[in-house]
Amino acid sequence: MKLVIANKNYSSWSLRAWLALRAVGQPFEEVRVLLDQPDTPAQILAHSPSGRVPCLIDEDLTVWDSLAIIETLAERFPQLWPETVAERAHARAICAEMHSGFTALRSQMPMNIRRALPGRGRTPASEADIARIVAIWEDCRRRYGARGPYLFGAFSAADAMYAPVCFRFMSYAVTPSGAAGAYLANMLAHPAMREWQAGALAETEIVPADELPE
Ligand SMILES: N[C@@H](CCC(=O)N[C@@H](CS)C(=O)NCC(=O)O)C(=O)O
Repeated sequence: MKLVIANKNYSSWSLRAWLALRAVGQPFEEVRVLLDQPDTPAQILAHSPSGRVPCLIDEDLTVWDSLAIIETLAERFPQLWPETVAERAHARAICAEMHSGFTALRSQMPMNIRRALPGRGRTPASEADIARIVAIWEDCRRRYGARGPYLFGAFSAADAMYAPVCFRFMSYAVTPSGAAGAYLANMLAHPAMREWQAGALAETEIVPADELPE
């Protein structure tokens, strides 16, 4: 399998698919296309018909879009979703909510693992997104927390989908208390999260569109 991703410092969508692959233990070749270069569109289009990454290539299968990649992986690795119908429905609902929502958080507090930006990007809309995410995490931990340290106990697609928020909370110093804070700490300590973070810290490229002004 081959996963095409973008800069680890900035590419929140790439992180989701990459973590799902790490979570199932599937070896894969990582192809990194740098954002904001003159040839970026052509480089991405050489792999991904949408012109966006991540894109998974598995023999004759090409899958673009993070959630589609996770669903495709889950056909081979069903452990990516929780065990019961009700829990899978819950997990899918919060993944879809992340995939199509939280636009204020995403635009006002872009993922930027290398930078500490405490307190930046806070507006009523991004604060509302943060409050909803904390409520989602608290609800999951209350219902499934006894089974393990992640949203549905064991690491699942839901954790992969919320992982970029964890790096945002780290950079922008969003510090939820209680169960949500403990979940955030668990995620930031996850070996694959640390591996991705080390990759981001080793990068030097700057993408101005994803940088908040000094
Ligand atoms: N909904 C898509 C979003 C993918 C996306 O927007 N990817 C960005 C990088 S994080 C991209 O490919 N940008 C191309 C560019 O800026 O040229 C997904 O879930 O994969």
